[in-house]
Amino acid sequence: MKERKSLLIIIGVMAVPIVAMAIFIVYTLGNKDDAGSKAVETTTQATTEAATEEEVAEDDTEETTEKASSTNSDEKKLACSVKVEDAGNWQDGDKYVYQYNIRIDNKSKEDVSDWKVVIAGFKGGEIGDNWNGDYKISGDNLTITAVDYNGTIPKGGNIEMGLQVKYKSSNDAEKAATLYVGGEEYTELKEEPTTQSAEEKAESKKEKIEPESGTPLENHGKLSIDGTDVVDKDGKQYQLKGVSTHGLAWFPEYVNKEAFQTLRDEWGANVIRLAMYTSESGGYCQDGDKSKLKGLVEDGVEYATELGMYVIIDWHILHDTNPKDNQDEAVVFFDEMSAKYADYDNVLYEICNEPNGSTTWSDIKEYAETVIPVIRANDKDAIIIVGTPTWSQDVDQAADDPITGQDNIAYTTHFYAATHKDNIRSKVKTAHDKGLCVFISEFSICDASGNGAIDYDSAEDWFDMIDEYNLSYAGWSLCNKNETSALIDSGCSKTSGWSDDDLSDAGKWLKNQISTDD
Ligand code: IDC
Repeated sequence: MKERKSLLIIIGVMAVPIVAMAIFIVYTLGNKDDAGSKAVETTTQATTEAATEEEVAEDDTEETTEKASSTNSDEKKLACSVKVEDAGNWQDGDKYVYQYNIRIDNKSKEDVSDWKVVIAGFKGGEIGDNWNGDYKISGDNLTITAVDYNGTIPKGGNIEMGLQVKYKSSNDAEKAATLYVGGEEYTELKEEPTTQSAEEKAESKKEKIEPESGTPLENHGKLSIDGTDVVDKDGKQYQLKGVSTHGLAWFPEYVNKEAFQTLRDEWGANVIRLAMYTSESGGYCQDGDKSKLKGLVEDGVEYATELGMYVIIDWHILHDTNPKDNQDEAVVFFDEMSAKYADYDNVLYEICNEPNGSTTWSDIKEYAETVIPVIRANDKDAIIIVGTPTWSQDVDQAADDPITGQDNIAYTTHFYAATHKDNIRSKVKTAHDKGLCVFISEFSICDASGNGAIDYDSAEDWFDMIDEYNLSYAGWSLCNKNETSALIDSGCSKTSGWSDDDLSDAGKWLKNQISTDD
């Protein structure tokens, strides 16, 4: 007791500022296992505009604090993360009791031992019930070490631990965790992206496939951008309308030719967007299987091409709020893709789905000005779609300072009709009036979480604008996840040939919308 008091005094004197700690809120992974959950996934910064946007989690109990920056010097491909979940609090007499769940994931290719987790933000806390770890609070820090049975975390494995902490008053300090391995602060080692040689590129180049006759591609050929419009090979206004996949890593089964054919023939879709998440678990720059993901993109492009449909290769950034975070990987990826599809007339490149957090338009522009020339070196005129700040809502900012010296650039607006209304439409109007080609590469008619109620009236307002401005669009998302935006009913396991009864309400609406738009 005495000892704790003196520690507190020392801490008081030190007055260590623990504010200004950036936390990353990483949500439950959007895989089939969480199909029933209502996880909303986004990233924000505690000290800046946290919780200012509608996209912020409705259920934000699952806070994840990750710390990873510089690299280890050895060649091990370590990739571990530690998450702290605030599992609720209650009062017990005159004490405030908080429960935390802590999880370490060993996503690396080797076992990890001699681990330790230090989490700041526990000043004045007294440890109560706890499990699966050895806990000590000293000053502001909670230190967790292994118990006899979990000193080694096998590769691909994880440890789930937890504890209750009692305080004299409420404690809402941010919990910032650091993982140590072998006494060293753990830092994630990123694999250097490897570039393809000219020979490899030439080898992987796909021969142009002739589309089936009478298909959108046969009729309209290579698209380009003329002012605010997407136009076809004859320079006539053209509108892409179709569907986005969900994350390719999570719902790969919808990448099949019959599915795309159903969308083309029964819905009237002419475009498929292939969404490849970059930072989420299973994501391309996280722990995803790169060759499998590229294989899915490749399959998707082939099926769309054979069917004479257009196809968007989407670098689906989300939790990696700033596209510059994974710019090196993006450069390598788009170099490879654009070399492969240099002769294709139907491939569009979407280079950053939704920048967010503190990412500015000038960050995005710098990124775009790096990635676009890489694509152009292989494919001089494909349409390139560029994301905009605030989850691709601030197309007005891009209009104030557009990318120059490049043709065939479109800028993204994403909307979720129950959340985004006139405020975002007015940005589209501003950008359109300034001559920008706005592209709605993702939208749904529910709220920004991808779930919640459908707002048909707002959807109608959006489509009035889409029709008036001839905007191209792709609806989120082709899967049967139990969330409103999923286009297939969650009880339907068919991966193509859906009847109307197999569709969700959003699916029925989108099918009707696409098939009645001309
Ligand atoms: C959501 C999915 C959800 C998944 C989550 C992963 O609907 O199943 O668990 O991503 O983070 C976006 C993003 C898009 C989101 C979607 C709905 O581009 O990836 O998908 N959304 O939240 N921007 C606004 C909404």
